This record gives sequence, C-alpha cells and structure tokens, in this order.
Amino acid sequence: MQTSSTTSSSGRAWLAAMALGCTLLAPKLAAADDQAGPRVVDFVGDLAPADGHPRSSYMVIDQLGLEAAPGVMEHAAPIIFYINKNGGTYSPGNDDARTNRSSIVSGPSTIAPWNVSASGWSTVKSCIVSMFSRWNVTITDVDPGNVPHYEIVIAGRPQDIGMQSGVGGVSPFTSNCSVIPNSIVYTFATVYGSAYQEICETAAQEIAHSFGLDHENYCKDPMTYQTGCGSKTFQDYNAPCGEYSNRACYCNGNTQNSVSMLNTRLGIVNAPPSISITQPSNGASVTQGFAIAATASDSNGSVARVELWIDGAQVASDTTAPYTFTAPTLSAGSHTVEARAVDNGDAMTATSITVSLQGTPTPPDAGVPDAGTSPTPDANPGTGPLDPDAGVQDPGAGGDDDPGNGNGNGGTDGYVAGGCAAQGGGAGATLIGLALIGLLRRRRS
Ligand SMILES: [Ca+2]
Ligand SMILES: [Ca+2]
Ligand SMILES: [Ca+2]
Ligand SMILES: [Zn+2]
Repeated sequence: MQTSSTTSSSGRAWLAAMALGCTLLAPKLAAADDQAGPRVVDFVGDLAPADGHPRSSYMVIDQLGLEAAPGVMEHAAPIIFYINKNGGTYSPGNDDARTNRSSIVSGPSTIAPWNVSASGWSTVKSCIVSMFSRWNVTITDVDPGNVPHYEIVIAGRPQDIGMQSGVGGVSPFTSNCSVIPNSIVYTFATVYGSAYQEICETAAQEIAHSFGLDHENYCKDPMTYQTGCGSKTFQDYNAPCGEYSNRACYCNGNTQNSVSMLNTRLGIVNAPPSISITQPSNGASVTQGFAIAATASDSNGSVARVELWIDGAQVASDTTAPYTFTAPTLSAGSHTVEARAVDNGDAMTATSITVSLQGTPTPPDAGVPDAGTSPTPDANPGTGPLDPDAGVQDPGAGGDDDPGNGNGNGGTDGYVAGGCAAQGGGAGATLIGLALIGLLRRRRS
C-alpha cells in the first residue's frame, strides 16, 4: 500500500486527524487490496465539518494498471465534461465515465436522479459553463456515450456511495497530482438543495481534483473550504494550499495557482480581443487628415497591435495604447474606416465605420509660392506642383492666386473634382513647381 511522502508535517498531522473520521474507508481499502482495482491511499477532506457546512473531499487513489496521465496534455479537440443530473449505477474500478467505473465506490452504487427544476438546472449549468469558459472544455448535460469524457454526477446523497452525510462531494486524486482520464466525480446535490451556486462551485472543485488540483486556503477560489466571500471563480493567484489553515500542497511547494494549472491541463481558449473606434463617430463628416482613435482590450491575454484599414487596405499599425492614427490623404466622399485588434494569440477582431470626407480637395498647386504679381503665399498649404492651367482661379476653398491668363475654362478645372488626392506631391513635385515659376518669371521679364 503506497502512502504519500509529500505532505508537510502540518499537513500530515491534519490528514491524520482526518483519518480518525475516515474509518468507513477502511473496509474499502481492504476490499481494494483483494481486487485488481484502484486503491485508496489517502483521504483529504472533512467528513463532519464543525460549522455544519458540507465540504467536498478527494480520495488519493492509485489507478492500478494504468500509467499516470501527464500533467500537461495536448488537446486538439475540447475536453468534454458531462454534467449528469440523472444519476446512474457505478461499479468499482479504474475511473471510466464511458462504462460507469468509479474508483470512489466500493460496490455497485446507485444514485437517483436529481429532481431539480428546469430553471434551477439551467442556473447550475450556466454557472459551470462560465466557470470553465476560458479553457478548452465543452460542457454538456447529454451523456456523450462511448467517447472520452469526464463525468460530474450532480445528484444524490453521500450515503449513496457509502460516505457520511457531511460530505458535499468527492473526486479521485492521484498521489502525483496528475490527470485521471475519464474520471467520475460526485457533487451530492441533495446536501445543498437549491443552493445552486454552491453546487456549481463544488462541481468545479471536484472535477479540478481529477486534474490534480489541491484545496486552497483562499476564499475566492472554488478550490477552497472557506465560505462567506461571495461567488467563487478560479483565481490567477498563488494561493496557499490547505483547508482551514495553510499547509504544504500535496505535490509541489506551498502554493497553487489554479488558473495556471488548468491552463496547462485543460488548454486555453484564446478569447479574441475587443475593439471599438472612439473617434470619429460612424457616419461623421470629416476633413482631410482627420484623427482616428480606437480602444482595444483582451480578456485573457494582451493586445499585440491595432491596425488601421481604409477602404479594405491596411494603412497603419499601432502596437501601444492609446491607439491613434491620422488618416492619409483621401478623396472627397465616403470611406470605410476599419480598426482591427490582434491579440498575443493572433486572434483578431475588426470593427468599422463609414465617414464622409467633406469639401474641396487640396488644389494641386497648394503650398507653392505664387508666381506672378501676387506676393501672397498660397493659403492652402500642400505639396503639389503648379496646376497645368496655372492662372485660372480654382473655385475651391484653397484658392489659386496665380495671375490669370484667361484660358477660359471658367474654373471647372479638373482638379476640383478630385484626383489630386492620389498625387504624391512631395519634395520632387515642389521642385518642379519652383522650376515652372522660374520659367514664368523669365517670360515676363
Ligand atoms: Ca457515464
Ligand atoms: Ca485573447
Ligand atoms: Ca499608440
Ligand atoms: Zn475537495
């Protein structure tokens, strides 16, 4: 018979105290020795809590003839948790939810269905779904049949499987804190009645025991024995192990992080980031070079970058908050502005708005010093060359104060309708513009 060699002296003293209340397990140990079945080697729990509040427990069991499952598992497909309110008949053996073999029971044991209302069951189910939503787990209340799965029985009384009335639930647990494939765990719903949140938290604790998680002396986590701190969720926190006081963890060290353990044992579902465009508003009228701002966050990781896409083409990327951009030069009219958040797991979420770019596009000669008689610099800064019809008054807001040559196009200069937006402008274009100015000056001199 193996015994654990990893508990601390204080933990061991506590376990010894528990053993006093654990005599009903002794016949089971003897029976197990006579069979080629699993053996209970330790028990961690409180069969008769002083405050009368039911606690769940775990039995440290060697599943004979099976290699210990690794602590880190690769899962292409989600792990299936079957939450079973219909009970069933369970026979002793290495745990196998597909065949109702359970290392916890010492003889054939029947658990009656839980007579729970549809709304009560819905409450329990949605709580368990939420409890494990960050991990690669599928929760179902329909028996998956002959496919690998874990079974969380939520029905019956502890007496149904030979345990005493103070027990709220029980799970097998391996002496090396590894995973028990296809494990069956129990949450005795009759003990809790309509305390659906507690039933959910107990179910979470029990199934987590089958993935090697110990009790935590930390009230906010479902692995705890503590009560009175509101609803519990798995905490990303290095919590001390223990029931009513701190003790060494069953396998490693003095603390346990339930989230990081479940991350490796269940696998993470990477939730996509969220994103919203905060500026401009959808449908806004904007002007050239308008500002764009977005906020992005990620519930289970970090935002790697926010990309700006306009009319289906990426134009910029920002890796640090705040996520802000200046729109590139665009033609007048409607444009689609899209922001895409990408998280550290490469999940992407996009959102988009439509904006309307107002007004006349920048005249192509904007920013070029005026030729001819008007000394006034062009009022509309820009980088374009002189327009080819120099001398015609542009009808746009920027104005063209080139001296008129009366070519008679009446200001219907093609640049007004757009097209200048696509022109690169820049230093080279400016130089060409200056050269043309020189030419004009020479002609007039
Ligand atoms: Ca089953
Ligand atoms: Ca994420
Ligand atoms: Ca930034
Ligand atoms: Zn427990």
